[in-house]
Amino acid sequence: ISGRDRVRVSKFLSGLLRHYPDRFGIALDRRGYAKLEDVLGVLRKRYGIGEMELRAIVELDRKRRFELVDGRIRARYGHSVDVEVRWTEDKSIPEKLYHATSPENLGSILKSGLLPMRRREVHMTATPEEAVEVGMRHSNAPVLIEIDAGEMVKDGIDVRKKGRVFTADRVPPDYLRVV
Ligand code: HQG
Repeated sequence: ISGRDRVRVSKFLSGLLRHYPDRFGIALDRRGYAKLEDVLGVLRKRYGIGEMELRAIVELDRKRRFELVDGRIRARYGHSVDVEVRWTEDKSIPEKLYHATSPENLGSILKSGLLPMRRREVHMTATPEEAVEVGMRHSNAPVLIEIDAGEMVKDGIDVRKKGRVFTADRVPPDYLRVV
């Protein structure tokens, strides 16, 4: 499967497992897992690909968006559907995390903190570069925010690691610094 097709299918899979499983008759369990064979049914019909191609997509994904275990598959982050997202793959969280956004959002963010908006969680990255890449989806001149994740954890706020991404229910303004 070519790189371009991988990206195309990966985008569809993100939509399917994060936002609209119902539209394709896919059931997610409480923790966001779909049955691999159900998802393969949809992918076979839509893209003519099988398990080998899906495994390649999952394994080559740079952000490790998907988790495939024991005949089940789920998106690690990014959900809007109501699934249990309070799990982490690693409890050691970096001291600083980053988020980048459109300048128009800044006033509201500094006032109310980072909120999940249409998703279940707020998403952060370990490096400024990755954050800016995310921010470019919203603006061609994104503002970079540094998050004091070390303090959040000390204060008992849950920060979670999912693939290359870090998440929280929300980030109060006290932990934010525009850089
Ligand atoms: C903003 C991609 C106003 C927030 C990325 C962001 C990520 C506020 C937007 C993942 C706000 C939501 C998620 C507040 C937050 N007032 N605006 N109080 N709080 N916002 O797309 O983090 O490639 O839901 O700054 O890499 O951009 O799809 O969040 O601009 O990991 O795997 O509200 O999606 O991953 O936008 O992106 P999004 P995001 P994938």
